[in-house]
Amino acid sequence: MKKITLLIFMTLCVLSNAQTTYNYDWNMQSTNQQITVNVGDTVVWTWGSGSHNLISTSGTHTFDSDYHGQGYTYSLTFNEPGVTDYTCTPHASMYGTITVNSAMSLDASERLGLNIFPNPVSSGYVTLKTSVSGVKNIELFDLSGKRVLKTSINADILNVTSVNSGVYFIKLSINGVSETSKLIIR
Ligand SMILES: [Cu+2]
Repeated sequence: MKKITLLIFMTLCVLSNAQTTYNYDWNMQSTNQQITVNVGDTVVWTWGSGSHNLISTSGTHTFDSDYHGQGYTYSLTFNEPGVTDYTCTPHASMYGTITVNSAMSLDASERLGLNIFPNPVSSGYVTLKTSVSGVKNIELFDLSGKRVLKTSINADILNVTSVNSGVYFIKLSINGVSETSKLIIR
């Protein structure tokens, strides 16, 4: 789970307000559709000839278009991250998977106004300034997703003398709001 979370951090530098609409056909040739979107995005399927439904079969999201004919458009906006399989009930060749990624950001200026310095840090002590006050709950992950440090601090100075040199993701949470950024330790 942590690995998945980290992958999301690493692969998605997506702004949460960048909403996109994706258009797909839904016909007898719609075999193994693989659709990947971000939270807030919309997918529109347009029916080809014949009578088809588009119905979720397993996973996070539940939807059912009911049966329609050529030219019908079915629009879904995905507001929850997750993975869902879907099919057309009478046509086994019509199926796909929609993956909805959470829109997260590596932008250090966002949710908590996190400012890390020095970064890279070589002294073993890094300062974490935030625009939000409160106890700072800190987790440090290496690039394989392994957590190498978990601590809480009341002030701004984090002791990383126990952590090996390398590139890390630091996740800082204050009162349940978190922000993740990159931290390089030398
Ligand atoms: Cu069908």
